[in-house]
Amino acid sequence: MPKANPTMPVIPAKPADFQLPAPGRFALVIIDMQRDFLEPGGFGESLGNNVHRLRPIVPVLQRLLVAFRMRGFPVIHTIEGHHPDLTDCPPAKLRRGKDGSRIGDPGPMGRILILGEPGNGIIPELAPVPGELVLTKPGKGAFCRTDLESMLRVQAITHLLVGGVTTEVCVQTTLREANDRGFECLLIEDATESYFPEFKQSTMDMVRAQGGIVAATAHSSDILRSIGVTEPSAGPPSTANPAARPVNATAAQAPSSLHARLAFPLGLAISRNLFPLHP
Ligand code: TIU
Repeated sequence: MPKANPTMPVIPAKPADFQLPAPGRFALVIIDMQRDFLEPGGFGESLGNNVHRLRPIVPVLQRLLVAFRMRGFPVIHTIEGHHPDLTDCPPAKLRRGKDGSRIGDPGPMGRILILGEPGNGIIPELAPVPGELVLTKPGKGAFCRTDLESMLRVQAITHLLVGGVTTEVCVQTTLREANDRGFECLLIEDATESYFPEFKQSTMDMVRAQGGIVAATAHSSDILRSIGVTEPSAGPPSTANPAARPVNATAAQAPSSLHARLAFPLGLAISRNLFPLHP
């Protein structure tokens, strides 16, 4: 059982409540909210999926992002993509998709699932801001062939609050990788989505079964309330702990001066896969 921390919020979660550690020790991890998965003409559609199914989680992630930025809590974005020469894309992955719209083929948003192409970027609504980490990854899991683990260890981040797409592919793989490395994970129920509703539900059930064998799950409104951020329809937040000073999550985005002040420590973020955004 994780140790209780009376000065930090406990998030109502399943199968058991989720104790947040001290500020700076937990991060919001947003998996692969890229045009390649959410817009027509990208990798998601080339695999035969209805990409519009993923859209409803965008406002939820926006609210979480605003809240984490206002509080100065770390945020990590991931991008699934490959180098233009495809040397990091194994044949088993390259074969996925339809003839003429496989990884590296030209599409309406540039080459499919290739780093730096317009379609490979994060959707504008969730664009990272300076000081947030953007991790590129060649696989489904965010720990596979990346520096994520060492970066988290050096920053002493122990708890990950995870959302993004797709629930049963990159999100679940990342949760399992994180769990095996000893990180406490919370899957944000309404901030993750799948092309297959039944797979999303199964993932929720699987990860939190057996006492939360992989992760706990919680609704975003409970997370926001726990960290003292009001929602338009929410009642007054608790102020019983220092992290719960109310802020309003409806603000479009924190001003850039605030972003600069909240900048996540960047010194260790420079590697092949992990780089800070610059203004
Ligand atoms: N196909 C599918 O559901 N997902 C992926 O290929 N990547 C991610 O989940 N990001």
